[in-house]
Amino acid sequence: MTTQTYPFQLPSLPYAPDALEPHFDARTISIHHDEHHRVYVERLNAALKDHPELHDKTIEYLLRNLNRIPSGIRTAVRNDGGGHLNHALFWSLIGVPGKGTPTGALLEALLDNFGSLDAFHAKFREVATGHFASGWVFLVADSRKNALEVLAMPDHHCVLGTHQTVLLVCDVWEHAYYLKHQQKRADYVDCWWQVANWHEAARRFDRPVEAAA
Ligand code: MN3
Repeated sequence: MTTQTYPFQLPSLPYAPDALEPHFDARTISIHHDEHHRVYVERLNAALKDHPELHDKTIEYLLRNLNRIPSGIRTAVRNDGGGHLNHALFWSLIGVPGKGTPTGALLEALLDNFGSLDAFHAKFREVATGHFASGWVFLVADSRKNALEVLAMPDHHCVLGTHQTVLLVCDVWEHAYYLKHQQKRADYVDCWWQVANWHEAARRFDRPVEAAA
């Protein structure tokens, strides 16, 4: 994500839409990726089309510098650009069930910060189910605080601090779960837990990738 510029592209799913069954159903994944995410990318590109001075900027740059974005497209960049960045992270940070459990340095950090894996799970679930309306819930490594944090963001707001590395992310918009779970967000969050990609989380923890953006 850090080198991509206009025109932004919908990333391919790194797995088949049915690969996360039975936890994430293929129909929800397909609609979520092929329709919802695609539309964010298309709207972002449409907003930027007539602003060539922004065509060499990364999505992270655009979102970190909203005050420099022309007012007429600022809302579109925040909403559709944020939707693009968060969804791209989301697809890469879930995977086929069995992506292990945290080990090594990441496991130690989780135990240091939350006490136990169960306590971390409970904290994530509490934040995800308690967040009002649409948004995102992140596990973030903060190099300034030397800590792991669970953060909720409204709408498509992103984690953008250069000292922050997203390790895991859960989309809590209803479009992520309504077909299968209707209003039962807690059931969806429990399914998300089964497909959380700990291999990728550990890779990002060991080598923070967003810091260079
Ligand atoms: Mn979504």
